[in-house]
Amino acid sequence: MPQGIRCMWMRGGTSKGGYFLKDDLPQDTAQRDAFLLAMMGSPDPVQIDGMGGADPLTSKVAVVSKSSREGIDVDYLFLQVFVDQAIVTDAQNCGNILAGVGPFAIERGLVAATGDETRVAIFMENTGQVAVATVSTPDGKVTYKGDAKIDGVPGSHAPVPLEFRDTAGSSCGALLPTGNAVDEVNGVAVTLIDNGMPCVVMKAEDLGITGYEDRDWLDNASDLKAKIEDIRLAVGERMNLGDVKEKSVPKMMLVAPPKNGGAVTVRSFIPHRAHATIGVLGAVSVATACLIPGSPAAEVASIPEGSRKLLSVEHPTGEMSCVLEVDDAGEVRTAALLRTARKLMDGVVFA
Ligand code: NQM
Repeated sequence: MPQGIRCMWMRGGTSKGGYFLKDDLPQDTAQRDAFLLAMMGSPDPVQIDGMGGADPLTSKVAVVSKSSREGIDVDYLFLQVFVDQAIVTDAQNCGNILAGVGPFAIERGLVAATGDETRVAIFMENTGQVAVATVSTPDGKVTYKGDAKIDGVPGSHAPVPLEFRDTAGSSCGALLPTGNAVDEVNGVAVTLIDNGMPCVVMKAEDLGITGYEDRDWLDNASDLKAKIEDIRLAVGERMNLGDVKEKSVPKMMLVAPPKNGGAVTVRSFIPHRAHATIGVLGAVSVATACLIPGSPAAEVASIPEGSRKLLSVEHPTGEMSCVLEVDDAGEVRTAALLRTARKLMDGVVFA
């Protein structure tokens, strides 16, 4: 196993992790994963001997390579390195870490800057889908400075708009893998949905909470977490995800009516810790659930008219605005979100 490997540490949206060129990592998956676990300091709840931040949101990896696919600039594989278990999984995508992929690809010379803005077409290997990121490149160089603000990140930075197309069924094979808007699991009405991220969407009140609790409260609610985990393990097969015991999907989404003029409020478990904000594709999937008549999310959501809908998804530390384009059949065709990213370190990381 190599000792040191070239790596850029970046914040992508409200997450943080190591960005690698694919060719720099061991090509053997077992060797690669052993390296990633050691350099993150996993398994250990505090990741004291590694780069990880003792939180699933800061224990993430992007593996990037030049793409040979037509119309695509780079391929991006997302890897979640578990904090307290020796698991590295590619079973999910990550739209937050995605926000750093465009800038990283330009900085590493995989993509040439094209004027003040550079569009980078990214193939997301985890789900076989495409995202387009627009990166600020004044004078042909990536800048991280700018006026864009996203909740969960202090200050302002250069905007990185992300566009997604046809993300339905990314991992589950269909938007609604059971074909139903509502299923009942352990006595709770749920929507099993995948519009870029497999999610179980249910009403917070059906789990005995308001849906406005903060992250610390949720993380300490062990009875609630046990109930949620029982539901999660029960739906893995039904969502075509197999046994999900050692997977980071599906995400568990507890929804309530919006409090601050948005479309819906969400508290998410990803899946064992509460999210400080909400995942990008997680938010797209929840917003999509809000549009499905009869679903638990539709019961609490406040939905704007029109085929181009701005849905503000409220979360523990603010909101995430999703712009969804809906076709005549009411199906979501595209989703767009604003993120920011920042280069934190460029160097060699050791295992
Ligand atoms: O849903 C956390 C994050 C994510 C995922 C998680 C994400 C997404 O906030 O696209 O961004 O759900 O594990 O980084």
